[in-house]
Amino acid sequence: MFVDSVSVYIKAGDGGDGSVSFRREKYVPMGGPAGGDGGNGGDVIFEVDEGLNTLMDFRYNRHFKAKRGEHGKSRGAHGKNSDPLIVPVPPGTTVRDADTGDVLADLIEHKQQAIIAKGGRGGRGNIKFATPRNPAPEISENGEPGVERNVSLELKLMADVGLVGFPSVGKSTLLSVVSAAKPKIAEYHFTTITPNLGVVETEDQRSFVMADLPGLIEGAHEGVGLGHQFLRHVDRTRVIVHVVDMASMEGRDPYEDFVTINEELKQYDETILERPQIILASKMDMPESEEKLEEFKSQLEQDIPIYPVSSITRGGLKEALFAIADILETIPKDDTPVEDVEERVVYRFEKEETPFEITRESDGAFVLKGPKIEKLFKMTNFDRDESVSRFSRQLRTMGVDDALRKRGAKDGDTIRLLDFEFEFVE
Ligand SMILES: Nc1nc2c(ncn2[C@@H]2O[C@H](COP(=O)(O)OP(=O)(O)OP(=O)(O)O)[C@@H](O)[C@H]2O)c(=O)[nH]1
Ligand SMILES: [Mg+2]
Repeated sequence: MFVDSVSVYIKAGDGGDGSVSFRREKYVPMGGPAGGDGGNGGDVIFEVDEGLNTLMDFRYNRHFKAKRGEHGKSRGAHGKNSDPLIVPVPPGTTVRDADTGDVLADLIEHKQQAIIAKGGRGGRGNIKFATPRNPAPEISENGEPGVERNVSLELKLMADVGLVGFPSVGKSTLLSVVSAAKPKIAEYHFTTITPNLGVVETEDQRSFVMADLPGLIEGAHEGVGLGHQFLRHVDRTRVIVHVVDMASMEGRDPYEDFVTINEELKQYDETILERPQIILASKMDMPESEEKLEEFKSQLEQDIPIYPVSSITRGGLKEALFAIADILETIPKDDTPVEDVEERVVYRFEKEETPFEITRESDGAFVLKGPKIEKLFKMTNFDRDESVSRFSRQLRTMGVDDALRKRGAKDGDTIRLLDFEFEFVE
């Protein structure tokens, strides 16, 4: 099992700001409040797309931001809510909060969705603040900030494609040039003992998982060489890529190699040969490989596509990868159930927010921090005096004034909150 993982930054849309406006009616100097609420910001939603096999796409795009809600308007008009940003992920993706490690979602089924960052609520317009005592308030709220977080995605990969063949035919070398995998490569047999997996991407941006498998020799089905381990692995792959060495440096005949390997596969499990197979004729950079290939083609009875390749010159690789991706597309995904992941249910967001914390800086200023108080600050419209007074009342209710006093704050001391400074007034 090989785990593909990637970290991304996501930010849900902020809510739109509420509006302050008043009805303008003929002969009425100042009508009632008419400022509408802001629209809600868009959520960031991850959705399973069974067409994806890997997290490759996230290598290029690591930032996902949903749009903010529209601001509230006059005449009581509500700003538009913003559409969610839907981010497709492959089945089997586990999403964690990168900072806490908490699992936010296990995304398994096609089309399954999880809200990974909730959009901010739209701020209320001044209509909502009207009271009998203050029928025409100049108070509005800014939109609530959308949740922002770093998340890590993890996908346990199963190989889509297994490279099979005799030892030393170049399976690991091939994997190393078409993926970021760094398998051990050497002239001697059975260099690969356990499979290495790599994510392969074709030039037209399709991706799949390829495994180099331990070399196979005659008698493998009876446990000769690394037989059993090998066969257990091949069992799980959807397409068999049969690597046949055209250099014949060890004196074997390519066609006999091909027949021997298929015989071993058949002895182990007849159904394996029913799986799609393609042949990669390897080491085509070597002298006389062309002649060997022609001979091989004339001997081959089955209708199996052959792609000549060289991992050294990289010749033929592009076409071979296209062919593999094409075949994979024709095999229904349901054949390979994603490993049983216990149904862990989703959505664990906002923990109880600490209301605020007070620290003191070297210049004597008191600094207020904390998600709740910062959110309140961001939702305050500081252009309006009445909104500002509402903010100070809210701080008082939260116990901020008392706490500051306890920490020794005196009339005239500086209080800092985000990029804002104000004076402590008794
Ligand atoms: N000339 C040439 N040599 C190659 C090519 N690919 C691999 N080789 C050489 O073949 C030898 C075996 O390569 P590996 O990739 O380790 O072979 P393997 O099939 O993974 O072998 P096992 O893991 O032992 O089953 C190494 O010495 C490679 O350098 C190629 O395209 N051309
Ligand atoms: Mg190898």
